[in-house]
Amino acid sequence: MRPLNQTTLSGLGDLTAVPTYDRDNIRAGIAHLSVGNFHRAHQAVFIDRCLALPGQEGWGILGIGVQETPAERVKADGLRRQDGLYTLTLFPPRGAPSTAVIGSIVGYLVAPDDPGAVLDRLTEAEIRIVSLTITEGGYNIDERTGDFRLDAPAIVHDLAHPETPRTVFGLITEALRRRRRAGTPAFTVLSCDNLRHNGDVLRKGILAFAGAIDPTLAAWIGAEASFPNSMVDRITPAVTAADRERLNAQTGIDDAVPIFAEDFIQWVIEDRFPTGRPALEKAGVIFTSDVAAYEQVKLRMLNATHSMLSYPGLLLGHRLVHEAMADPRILNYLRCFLDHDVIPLLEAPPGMSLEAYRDSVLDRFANPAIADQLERITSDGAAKIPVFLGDTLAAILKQDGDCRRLAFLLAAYVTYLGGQDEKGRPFRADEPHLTAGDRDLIAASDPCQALRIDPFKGLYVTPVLEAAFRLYRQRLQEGAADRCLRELLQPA
Ligand code: CS2
Repeated sequence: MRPLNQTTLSGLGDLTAVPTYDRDNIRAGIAHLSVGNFHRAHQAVFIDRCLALPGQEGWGILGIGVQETPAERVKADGLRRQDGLYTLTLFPPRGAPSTAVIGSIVGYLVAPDDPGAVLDRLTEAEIRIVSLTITEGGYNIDERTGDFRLDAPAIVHDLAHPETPRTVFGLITEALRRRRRAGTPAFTVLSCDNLRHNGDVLRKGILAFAGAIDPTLAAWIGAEASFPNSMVDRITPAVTAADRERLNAQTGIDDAVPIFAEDFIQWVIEDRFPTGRPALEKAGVIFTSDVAAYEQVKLRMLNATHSMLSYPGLLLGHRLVHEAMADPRILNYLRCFLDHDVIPLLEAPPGMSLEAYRDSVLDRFANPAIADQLERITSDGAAKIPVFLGDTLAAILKQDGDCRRLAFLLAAYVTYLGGQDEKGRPFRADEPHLTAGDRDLIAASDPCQALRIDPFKGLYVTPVLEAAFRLYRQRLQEGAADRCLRELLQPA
């Protein structure tokens, strides 16, 4: 197998696609905080496409590791040894995979090793965008109040030690404070997490954090820094040691940190970049003033369908997404859900066909190469279900529509909490947000008490929904998921 780094790159062209641009000319204009597999399979790919266009040399990525975990260490060492290069293998739902070496990450720093060096780079005028993928939990929002948690231990640390921050809030705020003092324009702060109104949520957090240090700094950031909202989409699985061996054997390249993903990719961003941005519109990114419309489609079709398939899928004995999709009972019920419950109530963004989007979602989930775990999708359902299904449920109930499939899904969720499928085999029901009080409601003799758990308090619940929920909960307790799914295909 051939090694991967800047000097071997030109010799790898017979094995795989490699960057066509001269990497020696590329300078970092974007600093990305927390370089996970998703960033490397998504944003770094769009930037790689941009760098192949003329005049884009200033938009390379400086990767910044934020966590102090063994996995971060392995990734940082691997990327540094390989001069930021890595292979990405894409698996379409059918047909042969394709690999490319991605070249857009042109530097890598690990913040816990040397926060001062990271702050120095973030203060340089050449860095005009700071982007981040820190996962939903990383936004440090109190679920109950929606406020930024100033009392979280890592935040308390960063407020007391601005020179050695541990969180992205500390890093971004201190860098902006220094830029303000130096008369350097604020960078644009771009959230790339799968979170509704991600830019607005991030802005709120940064302003709360900065306000706790110096209200005039918060006011300056509020006036000068832009926080565009964005919607991101590409299913990117975790890479196990066995995956790494398999991928390297396929490519013939000895990559310490290979990744793989589905071939679908989407990025929709608000065009608010006062200090400039790469020509992402030429690389396939959609710019719009209405990211929320795309978010709604993704949440109510892709994420909702994931939920609709995974709870019944686990109960029926499946463990992987594509296996559940290969079960005709599930596939037919998902089509019925999308066609009757979702699409008629949803408005498509201009130029988008919801029918085509439906077909692509079903195709993507059936992709055997992705081998996504149902347990990953079901985890934290208490938090996900209201976000993915809440609007659809309310819309159906308000027009006296057929709420059976949603009632069934809620019943499947509560049954899943038992941690066992209909064949008696256990699975992992990971629900970090359920309190002891919630567990009591779930165990109550009246099954409908389960609809009153705290994370569901925003759900629209009516007596009609409760009656259907009660019926399906009882059926599922009797192990009749199969019968329910068949009934749900018939008109109400
Ligand atoms: C999934 C998402 O966690 C979930 O419930 O629906 O993680 C999904 O895989 C991503 O949003 C795809 O971009």
